[in-house]
Amino acid sequence: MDHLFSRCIFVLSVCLVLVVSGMASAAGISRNECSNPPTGSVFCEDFEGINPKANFSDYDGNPDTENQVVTNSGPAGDPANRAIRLRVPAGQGGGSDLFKVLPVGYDKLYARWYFMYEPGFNFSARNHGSGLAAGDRSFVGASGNRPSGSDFAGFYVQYMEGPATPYAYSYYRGMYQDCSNPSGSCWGDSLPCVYDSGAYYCKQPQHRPTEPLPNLVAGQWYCVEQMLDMGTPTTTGVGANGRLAIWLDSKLMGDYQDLWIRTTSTLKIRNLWLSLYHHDGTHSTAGELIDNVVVSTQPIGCGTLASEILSPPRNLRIFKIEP
Ligand SMILES: [Ca+2]
Ligand SMILES: [Ca+2]
Repeated sequence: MDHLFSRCIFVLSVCLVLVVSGMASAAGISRNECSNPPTGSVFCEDFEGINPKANFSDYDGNPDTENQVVTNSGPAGDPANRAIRLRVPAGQGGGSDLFKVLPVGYDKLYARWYFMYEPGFNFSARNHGSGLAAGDRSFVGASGNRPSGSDFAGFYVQYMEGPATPYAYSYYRGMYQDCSNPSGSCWGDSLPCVYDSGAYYCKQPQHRPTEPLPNLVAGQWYCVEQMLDMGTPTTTGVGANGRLAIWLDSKLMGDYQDLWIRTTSTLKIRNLWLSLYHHDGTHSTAGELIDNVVVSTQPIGCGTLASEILSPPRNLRIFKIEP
């Protein structure tokens, strides 16, 4: 009995130590998340290693003037935490980024990261953001043209300038929202569609917000997750079932199941782009912090908060037969 009793005390002590060490984290978020990555992870970066930027695939060497590993209590609320800080040089347009080429291509992936716009951030400045990209890295950042379905696709979480409502700026074969320009150019869709209420851009009601979107604020950490499913390849778009889901702080912000993303199965998800891009020099010197980045074949969630579960794919499709 004595032996059993001391074992119980030992187990209790271990538990207490775990509880005390865990107190530095907020809602089960660990600054060392990647020392024990979530199930299914194919890439994990918590910026706690010796040279985190070396784990990315950038050609630009990631200069500290634009993206620097900084100490910030981060989503874990741990004073020792480090995160990457993206800033665009003052008074000019351009981007600051970290780029990850994944080891192989995927038909379906989840990506989750935490971000915080620094205090003083100017949400009036136009921007683009971060997310999963399919195809060769050379296409990432391409704009003004509709993808062919065999070359690329990309879904990058940003905010609408002004109200700072989040959405994914999206390039894919079936994009349609901003493709009526006389010049013939075609610019990224918003998912959820925030450009209007259907008069000109957001003509497909299933792509509009189903409830009011949040207004992002500076100085607050957010958890964002994407699920991208490239869908069955189709050369006509009929029956397209590509799917994009976006969660903010584990709450589903949009789930689009009818996206025509590819014409061939060889177009696969190959990259994660962490980016802050501004079109001109009106932006603040304050930028964006990013931390706890995970790419996985499984849903990831935000600490102890599991992401809202997706409904099963809509396999049944009803086609209207015209008389
Ligand atoms: Ca960190
Ligand atoms: Ca870079």
